Amino acid sequence: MTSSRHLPQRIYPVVDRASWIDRLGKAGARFIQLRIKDKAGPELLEEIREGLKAANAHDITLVINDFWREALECGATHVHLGQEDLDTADMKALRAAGIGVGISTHDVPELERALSFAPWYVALGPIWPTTTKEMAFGPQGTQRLTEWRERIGPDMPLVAIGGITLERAPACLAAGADSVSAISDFIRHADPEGQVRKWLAATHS
Ligand code: TZP
Ligand code: MG
Repeated sequence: MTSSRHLPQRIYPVVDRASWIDRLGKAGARFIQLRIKDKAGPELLEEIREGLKAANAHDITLVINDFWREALECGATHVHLGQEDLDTADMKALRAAGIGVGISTHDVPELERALSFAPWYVALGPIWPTTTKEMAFGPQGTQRLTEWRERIGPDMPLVAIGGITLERAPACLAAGADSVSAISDFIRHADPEGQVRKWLAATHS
């Protein structure tokens, strides 16, 4: 998939374990990123395969963070890459396999670099302060989403991430994002499934 405003859902939970996918899928999530930071080798492949199985069961578009080689090996359909991943990723191979690639951006040069790869979507973050990931960039604010929308034009999907909560999600959509992503407001919440339902309602998904 290339440029299209179409993303699977307005909410985009990012999870660190495959087991979340069944839980959040049962609550209605259809667009999830699997972001594993503590596994390698066979354990990593197993986690990705478990995630893809759960995603298939719920008709979820599952996006694999970082591990594009493993995504190819496991038959994933979508990956998410940071700027550092772009240095090594075989974009030709990903394209040949029909894999949609979402790319993180934090400033204008990164945005231009991302767009040169004709990505499936670009992500902008952090919108608010986040403690989940150490970042070289400070909070961008929702105004920056509007700036990104103006720069990327109407047809490129835009994802907002970083410090976003249920209460903050609608402002990201209003500012120009097509989908709103979060880690802690889903998987560190006391009621993750309930939170998915509330996010779906708040974003009219
Ligand atoms: N990329 C930009 S901010 C971020 C990532 C992966 C972390 C988002 O986590 P949270 O808990 O939703 O702020
Ligand atoms: Mg990465």
